[in-house]
Amino acid sequence: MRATAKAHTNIALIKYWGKRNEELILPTNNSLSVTLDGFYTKTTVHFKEELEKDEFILNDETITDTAFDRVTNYLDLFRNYANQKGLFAEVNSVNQVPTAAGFASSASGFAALAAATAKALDLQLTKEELSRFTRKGSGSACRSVYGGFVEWEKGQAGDGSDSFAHQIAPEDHWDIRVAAAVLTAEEKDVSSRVGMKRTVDTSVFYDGWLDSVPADLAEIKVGIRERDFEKVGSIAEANCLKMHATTLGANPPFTYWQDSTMAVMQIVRNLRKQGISAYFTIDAGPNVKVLYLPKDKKYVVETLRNTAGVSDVIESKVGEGISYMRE
Ligand code: 2P0
Repeated sequence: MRATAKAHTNIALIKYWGKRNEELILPTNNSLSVTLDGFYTKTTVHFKEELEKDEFILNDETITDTAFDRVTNYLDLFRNYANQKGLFAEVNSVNQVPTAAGFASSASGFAALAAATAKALDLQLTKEELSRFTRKGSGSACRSVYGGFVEWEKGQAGDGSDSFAHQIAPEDHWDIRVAAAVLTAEEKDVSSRVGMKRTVDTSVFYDGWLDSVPADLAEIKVGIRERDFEKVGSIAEANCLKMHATTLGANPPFTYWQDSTMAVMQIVRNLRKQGISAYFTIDAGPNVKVLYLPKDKKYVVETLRNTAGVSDVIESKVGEGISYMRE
């Protein structure tokens, strides 16, 4: 009744931005990500007969706010599936991800929680089933079940049975790097969940975004297969800019960018002018992730570290999928 799992976060090269079903977390478009080895969550789930409710400890702190509600509601899905209503768990998570600053801690968080819970209940889920469960915790988390390069199929079915992620290339397919330029670790104003919904409901640019995704996806998959860094980087960067453009067309309009976000974007463009192949992507927060090749590591990382407004640079390689720790 006890298991520990580790999951890495991921960075979307083709973004998930909008839901067609909020309760089941079904997206409006396919997305594609790279799992990152630099950020992870390790979670132990221990079901105990004597508990009268769940307990959630995150980074050694007992959590009782809405984050606790989200965890306990999520565990209900597994309790229902396993016919174990009334069985509660102690959940202990360690998060190696700056929370709520656009680093998608919910991706590694829900992937590790789903995996540890399923194992603690001995559910024997396939990866596809685990990805479906994980999706219901947080959309982007369903991609963190796998290492390497991962696509999340939006699916068509109303019940979400065909909406899950699958690996398109393993972690050893291609050694690309991602440097996260940390600009702030403060909580953001508009959560990704709220921002996504506002954009779907009100943005005059939303249809344009949706129309553009299938071609980006088809092209980037060719680029990944052929290890064509310029192709993959330029599509990812353009896709990110289109996603962020939808927020400006929302009502009320908003942006996740700060001055320093735009400064780092310009630094990356300048790197390209100097002949260094580097591209940026940005999630629902101010921080910028920079894609580059191992040969350019020293120069790219040093340049980012010397950029005003950048407080830290965290490097990642392509990471692996869910793993389980021996108890
Ligand atoms: C992504 N993001 O593809 C996109 C790009 C942010 C920008 O997935 O509501 O925490 O839990 O499904 O997964 C962040 O949103 O949202 C996200 P929910 P999630 O990575």
